[in-house]
Amino acid sequence: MADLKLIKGDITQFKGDAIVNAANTGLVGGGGVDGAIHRAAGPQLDIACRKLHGCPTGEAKVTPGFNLPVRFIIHTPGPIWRDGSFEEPKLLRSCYENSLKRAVENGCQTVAFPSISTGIYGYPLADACQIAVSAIRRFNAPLQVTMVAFDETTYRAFEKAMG
Ligand code: AR6
Repeated sequence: MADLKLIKGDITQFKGDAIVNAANTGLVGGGGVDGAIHRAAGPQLDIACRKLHGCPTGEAKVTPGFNLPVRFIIHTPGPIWRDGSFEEPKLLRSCYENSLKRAVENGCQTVAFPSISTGIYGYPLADACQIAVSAIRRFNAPLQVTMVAFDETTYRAFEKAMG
């Protein structure tokens, strides 16, 4: 079972094996945490992302960490929230599961996640936290997972979901 802890902060400061990026399906960089990761990793990240030819929602692809203090960046496009009837919960769960799979495949032991889809993509926070916590805790691998909440609201919502 993966072990889960929660911190408040900026995921680009995380020192470990991998961080996860809340990307878009084009893997072309954007705002939010994606923008912060691209700025901190440097321009080589954009070049590496373009070679991956995008990524479907719910799946995950890997690049090196470049200027970040991690070996890998795992890019996963979360679902854009519409009304919950467009497989958003299933797709969000897949983001976490597939990102964790990529981490294990690459020999990672420590991986950090931002709260996928709950910013620009508008996923309701409490529901997203439940899915994230359950997907991570049920994942059967010896991984130390850190949820990095960028703001107090997200931190509190994860605290509640973690029980
Ligand atoms: N460290 C940790 N979390 C962060 C950081 C950071 N440096 N910056 C923001 N967050 P969002 P999404 C939090 O919008 O909803 C991009 O344009 C933020 O407060 O980054 O999955 C992509 O290219 C929120 O809690 O991701 C896509 O087009 C969480 O990260 C789209 O946004 C996710 O917010 C993806 O939207």
